[in-house]
Amino acid sequence: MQGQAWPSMWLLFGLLLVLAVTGHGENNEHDGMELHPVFLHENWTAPIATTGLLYPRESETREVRSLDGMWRLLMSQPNDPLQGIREKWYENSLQKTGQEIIPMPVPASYNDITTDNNLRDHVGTVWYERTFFVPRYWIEKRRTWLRFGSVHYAAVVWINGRNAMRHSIGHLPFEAEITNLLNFGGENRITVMCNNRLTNRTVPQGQVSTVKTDNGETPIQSYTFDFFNYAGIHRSVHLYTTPVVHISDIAISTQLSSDQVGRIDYRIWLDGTTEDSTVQPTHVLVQLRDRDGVVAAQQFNRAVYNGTLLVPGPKLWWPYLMHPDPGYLYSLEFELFMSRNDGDDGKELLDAYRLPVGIRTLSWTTTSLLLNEKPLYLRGFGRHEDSDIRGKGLDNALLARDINLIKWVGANAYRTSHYPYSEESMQFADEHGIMVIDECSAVNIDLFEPELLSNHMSALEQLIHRDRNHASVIAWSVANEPRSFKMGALGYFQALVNYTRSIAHGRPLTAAINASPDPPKQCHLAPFLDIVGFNRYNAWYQNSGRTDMIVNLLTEEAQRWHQNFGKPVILFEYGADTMEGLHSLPAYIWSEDYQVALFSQHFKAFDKLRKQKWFIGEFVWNFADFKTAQTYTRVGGNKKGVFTRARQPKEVAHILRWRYFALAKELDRVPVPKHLNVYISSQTGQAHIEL
Ligand code: GCB
Repeated sequence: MQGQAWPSMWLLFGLLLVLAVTGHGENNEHDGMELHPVFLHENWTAPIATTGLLYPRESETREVRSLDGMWRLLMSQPNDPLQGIREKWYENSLQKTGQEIIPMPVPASYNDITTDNNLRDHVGTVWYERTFFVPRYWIEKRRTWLRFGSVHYAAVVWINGRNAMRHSIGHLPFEAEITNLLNFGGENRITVMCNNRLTNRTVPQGQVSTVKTDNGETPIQSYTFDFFNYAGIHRSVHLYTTPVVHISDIAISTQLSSDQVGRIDYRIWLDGTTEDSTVQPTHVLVQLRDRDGVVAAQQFNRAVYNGTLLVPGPKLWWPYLMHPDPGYLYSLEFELFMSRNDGDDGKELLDAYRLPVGIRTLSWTTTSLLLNEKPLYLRGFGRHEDSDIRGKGLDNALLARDINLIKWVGANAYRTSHYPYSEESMQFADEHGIMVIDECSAVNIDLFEPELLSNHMSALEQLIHRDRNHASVIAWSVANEPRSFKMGALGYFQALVNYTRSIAHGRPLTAAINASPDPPKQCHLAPFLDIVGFNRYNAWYQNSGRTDMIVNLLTEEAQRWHQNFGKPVILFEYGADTMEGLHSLPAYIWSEDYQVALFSQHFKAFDKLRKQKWFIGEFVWNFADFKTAQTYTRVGGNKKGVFTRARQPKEVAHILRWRYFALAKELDRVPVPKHLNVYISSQTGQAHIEL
């Protein structure tokens, strides 16, 4: 959402006061009827549509500067999160507060950077600050924007002591124009207040309560979702310039006609006006360039900002292991011109923006999901943005390593469990042909009521606006494991799905459900979806240790989902916590051997299910081990990773690799990689496992 001009500091003050003092929005526990009022459809308000927020890219008319690096951080007193607002800390350098200031890298979660558990477990606000220069020449004929890739959970931003924007809901970008707040040719100060409190109206939900410790009372944050509530400036911060009149937004969608002509429908939005009547946009040149820079299609429009490009013999975007050249991207160039009053001859470039675009089709039926008319069988992971030290902070080295591992293991898809991943990771997925089920941050939601619904809609609206142009996105996941069997869920999800469908931009809707396909705990969300996804931990949370109780239970449950709701079905989560290096023969839970045995039984079930065409995907939980809140059921975090947190394989990774490549060979006749089979003996030749 674009940053909103903010009339008064008192608004924030009031809001924080309400949250801090009355505890409004705190989740007092789950099941009381008063917490589940009959849901009134008319009580919710649809979010304001997001505008702008194109990913910052340099061009001949735009400059981009990173504000990543070492910032300074001040942790507010947990019992007084409003002190900084009251005392107007944003008006001067944080140093002037006399409080302790520590160096803090951006992007990163702040929690694991120091050795202080007070910062790791902090509840409330922290303040970030840094200074920067902007060149003097930026003042001329251009506008300057400040853009955050994400701050978790809520942020208020000041430039040189003046409010620039605010935003809430983590994992999503926000921006504002700051031209009028800057000191051009001099030093500037940026101050960010970040609040990590989750309540029963935030997405995701949490609960803040006060506990008595040996050192007095202190707020603590609890939540039912199973990953650490990392906070801070998680993604890059950019300054970028645009011309006064510029391209502010782009939407595209692609198709393929029966005679194999590619079609790109595009629309652009312009922002800005000038008093100089000679500086008005008049023409748009749209050019599609292939990988070699050759123009494959173009259009030159006068005062028309939408259109269609036809691309004969297009190179289609194909997923990894479905085509020898997966992830083919064109560059779609938009150039905005003005013509001087003296006619069409003197055209002058006002703005240029280039968007990577993959041409592909996506469609679905009650039994399948098709890409370029070909039914998909998805094989992949639920993942997390999580790593040692930096928590959920963007890390390009980690991003590259993860994509390399995904390709090594032969997966073709992942789900952004349980929130939107970085824009850089979406670009990577496009480039490598990895399909993405794009999930919003509604995890474990409970208490179905209008204010939460409006925030949930906003989380989806912002996600779809951000990711709608990515070829890799093949579905929107509206929630993970909501308490969708509860009465209030029916009206809630009907409203949520109806709204989301109206903005879905050509993608089907799905969710990762853990309610039941049958009464009495039947899911009230599944009827509204296009693809039913479910999470089930046979032989782990249910029937722990019984790997002989997987195949029948899983196949029967998948059947019930399909029979009851008549949709394609995916298993979005299965798995077992596994301590790397722990072995046990016969297999015993938490050992690597048990993870292998459990996966192997799931593979049997999947192969039975695959014969029924409506079973369209298998997703392991989880790609890698990850950190959770401290509980006695988690040893240093959730250990269901196929890879360790340091991104090294557990034994099961090799088994999974054989399976995923065997599927690629069976379904798309992809040659098996040379190094998959290890030499055992001259009797068995190279083949360790028959593929
Ligand atoms: C689930 C959740 C996931 C957890 C996982 C587990 O069903 O969707 O967030 O991490 O179970 O390991 O318990």
